[in-house]
Amino acid sequence: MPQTPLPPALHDALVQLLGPSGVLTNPADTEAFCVDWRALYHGRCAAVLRPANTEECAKAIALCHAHNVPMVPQGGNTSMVGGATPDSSGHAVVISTTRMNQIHSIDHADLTMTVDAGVTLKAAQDAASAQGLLLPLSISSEGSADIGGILATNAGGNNTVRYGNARELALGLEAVLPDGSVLNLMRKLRKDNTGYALRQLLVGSEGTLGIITQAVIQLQPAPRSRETALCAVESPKGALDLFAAFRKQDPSAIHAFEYMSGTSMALVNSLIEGAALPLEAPAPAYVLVELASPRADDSLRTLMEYVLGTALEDGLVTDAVLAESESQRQGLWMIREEHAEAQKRAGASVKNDVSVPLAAIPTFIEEATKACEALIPGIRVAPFGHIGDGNIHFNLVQPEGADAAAFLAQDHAMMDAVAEIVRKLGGSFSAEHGVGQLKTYMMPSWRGGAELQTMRRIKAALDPQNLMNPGKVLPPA
Ligand code: FAD
Ligand code: 2HG
Ligand code: ZN
Repeated sequence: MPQTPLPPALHDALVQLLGPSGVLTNPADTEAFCVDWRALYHGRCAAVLRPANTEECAKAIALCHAHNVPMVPQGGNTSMVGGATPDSSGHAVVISTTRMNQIHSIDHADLTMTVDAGVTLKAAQDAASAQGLLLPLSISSEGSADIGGILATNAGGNNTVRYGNARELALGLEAVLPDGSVLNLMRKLRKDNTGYALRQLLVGSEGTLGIITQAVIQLQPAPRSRETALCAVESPKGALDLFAAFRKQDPSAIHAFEYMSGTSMALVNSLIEGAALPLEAPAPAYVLVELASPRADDSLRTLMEYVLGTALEDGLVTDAVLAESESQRQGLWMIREEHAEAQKRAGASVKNDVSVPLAAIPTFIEEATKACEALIPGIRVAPFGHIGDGNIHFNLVQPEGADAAAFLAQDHAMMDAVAEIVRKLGGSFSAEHGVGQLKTYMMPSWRGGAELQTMRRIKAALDPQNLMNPGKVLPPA
């Protein structure tokens, strides 16, 4: 039996619309949809709805709207901020997009893909790759995160340094609004100045304004040459100087430029099977740099060897390994992609997904490290991330052997200490993962005044009953 049953009339109408397997009410079936990836939030729901297409989704939303039932959109459920987890009341339904999973077309002339929201990012990447094209967004959670989720969160990732965030890739969009009406913005146009950019309003709205059901995503020609290297550097400043050295030679060749602190790398090396450090000795920090080009010549190799050779001579880089095969390349990427998982295995952690201007990164890391070490002796400060975008995951792992709950009870103290330094340096408290329910409390002081007021007005205009993902992004008025 569901913990808080749906009104019987609504339940019957939904089963008739979606079929019995489209309406999950047994707690054993709904449980996994009610807990987030980090297991920080444990919610409850009246049902999980699984529409298979836009029409079913729109009708289901109209029914929930008519019965005043809150709705929580969910894609791959990889949110780092509890964005897709219902609250504990048990009144809401989770609307899962996983059955809306058709890749409709790939257009070689326009370089676009038309795709349903529930297609995983990995499946969409693979479909593009099979046709000699690249979907230029890459995140460690891509096997589960889906197109709807990445657009709803405006995800960034390893290739943002070259191609931008999910927002830049969304040419067209379709969404169902909180009253069940369908907003069809599925145009493939690169130039279109006809009124407000509604699709951009939906991108990054974290499920609070409607459910994204389809999208037109921009593709790129697939790279035909790639060069990937893992480099040891002395400090964040060293990593930034190396970034500048590559950018000076050819900014358009940089496909990824990722930073990993020695502390975070050590967790990966010790907690992830098959992730030994492929360098002579541990270093204070590392960079994973990838160059890519649609040209099939050896110019990238020349560029990589030139920049790294000079950096080694100058002492900027103290050791480096270049991937000599695709499997070696994947091995280097595995070492980068497992940082989130390694930190999860190391115990409780507090995540600060922040951005600051590039030049401020060394000061930020130094000051924030001092502040957190003063707050919690023995804390493991384990930053890593997309340094080429100014985005550092300034993550704090509990002291070894400490009590996880006691550590997490101080999460706001740690987040606020870090945020104060970020604010001073002109940064943002969330560069990638969004606000969700974890960071709503920060909105008034960071986005208050006219900015938050305008967001509230938009929310009230589209969702006057506050039914779509309530409690996310916007703090209580
Ligand atoms: P969910 O977690 O299901 O939902 C996320 C939010 O979007 C929720 O608010 C939900 O209500 C809303 N939502 C979901 N689908 C829809 C829809 N169709 N319409 C409207 N709203 C919707 N993020 C990055 O940006 N970059 C990274 O590099 C990155 N790496 C990660 C690595 C790991 C190991 C993990 C666990 C997470 C990572 N994330 C990263 C965070 C997360 O994967 C992204 O936010 C991702 O975009 C979420 O996609 P999802 O399908 O899992 O969405
Ligand atoms: C990444 O860049 C993700 O790997 C996860 O955004 C970051 O674990 C994190 O904080
Ligand atoms: Zn990230």
